[in-house]
Amino acid sequence: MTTVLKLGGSVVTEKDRPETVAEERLDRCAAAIEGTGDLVVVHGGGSFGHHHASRHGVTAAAGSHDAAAAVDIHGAMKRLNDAVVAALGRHGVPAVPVHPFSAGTRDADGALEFPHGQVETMLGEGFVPVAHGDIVSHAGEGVTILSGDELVAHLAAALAADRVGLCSGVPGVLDADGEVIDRIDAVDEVAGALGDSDATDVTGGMAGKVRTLLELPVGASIFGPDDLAAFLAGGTPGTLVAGDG
Ligand code: IP8
Repeated sequence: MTTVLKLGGSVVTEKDRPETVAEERLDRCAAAIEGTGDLVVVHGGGSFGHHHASRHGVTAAAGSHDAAAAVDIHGAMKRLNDAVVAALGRHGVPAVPVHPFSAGTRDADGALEFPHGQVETMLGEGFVPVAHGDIVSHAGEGVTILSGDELVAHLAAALAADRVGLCSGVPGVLDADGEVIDRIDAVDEVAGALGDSDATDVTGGMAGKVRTLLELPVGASIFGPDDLAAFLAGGTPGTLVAGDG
């Protein structure tokens, strides 16, 4: 039973304070994850990746050929990844880092190629691979952003994951009255409720998240940190984005 879990950037960082890890929230997540096997973790960029990406004008579609910009963005994400891997390790989770820039690439049409054999072997050997939103080399564009959500979708499909969870800064997708929507089958159902993310986010906020998840062959749950333990115990807290399956 393979689970792919995203820890959102707004969960593991203080989104409005550059390069600040949300130590307590991250520690609570690591405590909830403790003891979960057959798990791949992907974390977002939060105040590490997005500020650098925005400063350099790099998005998922608009790239850069500036090596210093690439090193800046990737370097920040590696620092955040170190913090996430360390927090998980303190709770006895056999977490190991996976840096997508070293493996992933986009073709000229923007299609992502990410060989998943490394992640699969890590899982088979009892490790918990911890990957992250990053930059990837992109034919014709230099480097562009790979969001953690896109990577979650890609890995979930490639590994035929049984469960997908996105632990985000909110308790689910909220309707216009601020209530959690239980289930989403199509993006048009909720178009009005899906606004932009409130802090610097170069990869599309909640609307982008829902669109990406709807393409998955399995349902995916979006929930807040307080519901992480319930999700890992087999529940479907928050919003279930139904996917094609
Ligand atoms: O926070 C973005 O990942 P996300 C990663 O999952 C970078 O969208 C480098 C901005």
